[in-house]
Amino acid sequence: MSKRGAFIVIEGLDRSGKSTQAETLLKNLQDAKIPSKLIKFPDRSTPIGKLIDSYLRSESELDDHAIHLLFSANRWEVVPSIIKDLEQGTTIICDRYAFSGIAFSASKVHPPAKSASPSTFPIQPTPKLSYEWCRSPDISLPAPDLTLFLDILPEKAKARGGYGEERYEKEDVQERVREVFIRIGEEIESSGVGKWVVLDGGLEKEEVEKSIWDEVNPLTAGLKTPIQKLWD
Ligand code: Z5A
Ligand code: MG
Repeated sequence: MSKRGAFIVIEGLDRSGKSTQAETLLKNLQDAKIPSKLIKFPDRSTPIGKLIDSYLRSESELDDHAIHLLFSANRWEVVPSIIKDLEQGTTIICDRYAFSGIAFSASKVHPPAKSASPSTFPIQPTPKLSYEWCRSPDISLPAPDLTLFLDILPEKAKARGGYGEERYEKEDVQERVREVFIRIGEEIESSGVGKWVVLDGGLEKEEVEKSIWDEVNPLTAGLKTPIQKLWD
């Protein structure tokens, strides 16, 4: 049986350097003559991606459930080509995946209710969408063999270029998103389907590049295991 390519996902908080590192990893794999391809979610080029782009730029409003399902559909529309590429021996680097989908949607909260008398206890915000509901449309997607989660403190990310231009780029949102990502990582690690590695995205670019290569290098020989499915 010929070997298949590896499915490598780069996840992380905003401005943690995902796209920078995804491009660098693609170059390093190509320099090493490993057939490889970079994909990104959201893919803003498709008709579904254009609706997502308009929403993220706050040019349109959509129900929270509807936009969540569009993000998921934007992944499902690429699944046949992901499977074909992996089976043909191409390693895929994927910049954000279903984990971003859950983390951002499950972090949406209702605005705090206005009470007549000020409370002495801080009011916990209530989620708009449950974790389980957010996960369900992505069940059965191809499971990554390796997910590299670039962790960064929201205040450090804020100091980087371009922060704050789009809908979710606010510090309180990012803190809730980080907590959901941690939960997802723990579940992936305990499921035995794929590996979840947390890396420090706050380091210098070259240091992050090296820590990524250390994780990816063992997969460059190709894999004999079948492509697994997420949360099946
Ligand atoms: N979203 C969702 O809600 N549901 C879903 O299912 C999916 C996504 C898939 C847009 O994503 C939004 O969609 C996102 C999640 C939501 N919401 N937010 N907020 P996007 O992927 O299109 O977002 P982006 O515009 O690419 O930004 P990003 O991903 O947050 O940035 P990044 O890729 O992590 O960082 P970067 O572009 O590589 O670097 C940012 C800057 O930092 C740049 O100036 C770099 O030169 C600099 N940089 C990078 N690394 C370093 C280091 N190590 N040191 C110093 N400076 C650095
Ligand atoms: Mg990016």
